[in-house]
Amino acid sequence: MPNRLDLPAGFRWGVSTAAYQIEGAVDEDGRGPSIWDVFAARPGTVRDGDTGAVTCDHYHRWPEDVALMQDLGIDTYRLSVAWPRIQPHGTGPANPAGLAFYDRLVDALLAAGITPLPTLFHWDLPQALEDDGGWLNRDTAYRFAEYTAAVADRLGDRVPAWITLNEPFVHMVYGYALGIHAPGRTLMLDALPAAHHQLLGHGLAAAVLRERGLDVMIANNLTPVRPATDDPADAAAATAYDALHNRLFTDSILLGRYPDLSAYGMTEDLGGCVRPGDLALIAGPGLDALGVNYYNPTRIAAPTEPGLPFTEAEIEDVPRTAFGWPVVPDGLRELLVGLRDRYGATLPPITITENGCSVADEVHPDGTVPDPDRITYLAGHLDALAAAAAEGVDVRGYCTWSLLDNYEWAEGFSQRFGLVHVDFATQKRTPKASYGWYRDLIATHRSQIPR
Ligand code: IFM
Repeated sequence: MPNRLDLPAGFRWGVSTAAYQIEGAVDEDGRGPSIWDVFAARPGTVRDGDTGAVTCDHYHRWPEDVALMQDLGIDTYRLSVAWPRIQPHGTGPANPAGLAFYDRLVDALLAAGITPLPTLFHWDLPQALEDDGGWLNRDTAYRFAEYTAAVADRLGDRVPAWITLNEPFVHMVYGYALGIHAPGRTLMLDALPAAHHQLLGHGLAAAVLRERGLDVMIANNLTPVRPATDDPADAAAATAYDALHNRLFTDSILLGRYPDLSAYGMTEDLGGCVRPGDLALIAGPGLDALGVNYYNPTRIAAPTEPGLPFTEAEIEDVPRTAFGWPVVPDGLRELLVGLRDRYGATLPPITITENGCSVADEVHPDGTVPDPDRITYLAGHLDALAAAAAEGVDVRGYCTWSLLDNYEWAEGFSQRFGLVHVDFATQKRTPKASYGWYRDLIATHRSQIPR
């Protein structure tokens, strides 16, 4: 059985974070309000009323965080750029102080031997754009391309590859269909234009990046979908779920078409929001690598009540994270081999842009943070990644979620995903046992496999 030390030569090791989850400083240097500032301030939206106003205070403490990354020995740091720092109201000239923050960070990362891999949109839309309809408004896609140009013009001389969007599926479903995340809309299937307009924004931004000679990626949250039983009704439900969760965001970009969503009563033009030529704009620029965020598989059964064409079933007899998510490392291999089988030569190289788990970590009296469950989780998933590579999937890198414990959206500070423990009262950073484990793994892999 291949294991993590068999990952290919040139494999790039990394960590991921996102702006609203770590930066804080929401009112500083001209940053405008984002949908998360507004949503989190509304009573009852986020556990314990937590907000991202301070979180890890990375906006001020980034030199310490870069030093932690340098000691870890990573190749890649996947961060995100906060659109409201660059364009406080979502349009118009770029805010020099916002650009300067990322400029300093990029220079410090490069000096530490780390390549920045920025995501342009990780859910913190400027509130002013939400006031005009957010991603339900087609115009937001064009605004996104303008913002992309401003950031790429400033940093593109030093940053070779860019991720346009983070998890457009989750943003559509949690933000626009169910209202669990900002902007808190509860539109159910009427949320689909938010998917299409994000994808259109991806395509337009990708063209902007391409014009500047930069590499383009997207970070999709993908899941292998397993029918609950071999009953054909469960299989049909699984096919419908796969179309919505996965294929909507991969068929469009890789094949230039949307999957069949007729099980949802949807026409090919997603109820009228897709205009002629849109799919060519979405797929046209292509991808240099597909970013995959993997956490767990999904088990799907036939619906038990009218409404959606599926129901989610429990995955039984597996360990669970503190969040309650099932731990199924082989699901990563299954997902990647499935993508390769589905898309063949059209599948670009894969980078895992997120993978990790929440654990109820605590600093022990001796100052250590033992997190054996996280080490087991990471080891299992990296072995599964090596198994996918051995089956011929072109895997180029892995960024674990996350460097730091941080603001876990509607769960506030209750879920700790970091390799580094953060005391949110004092901002003290304490590397966990998994940090040392990951550092040693990177060093060992590098020493065994010539770069
Ligand atoms: O914290 C999130 C991240 O912002 C997007 N992907 C999943 C992570 C864990 O829930």
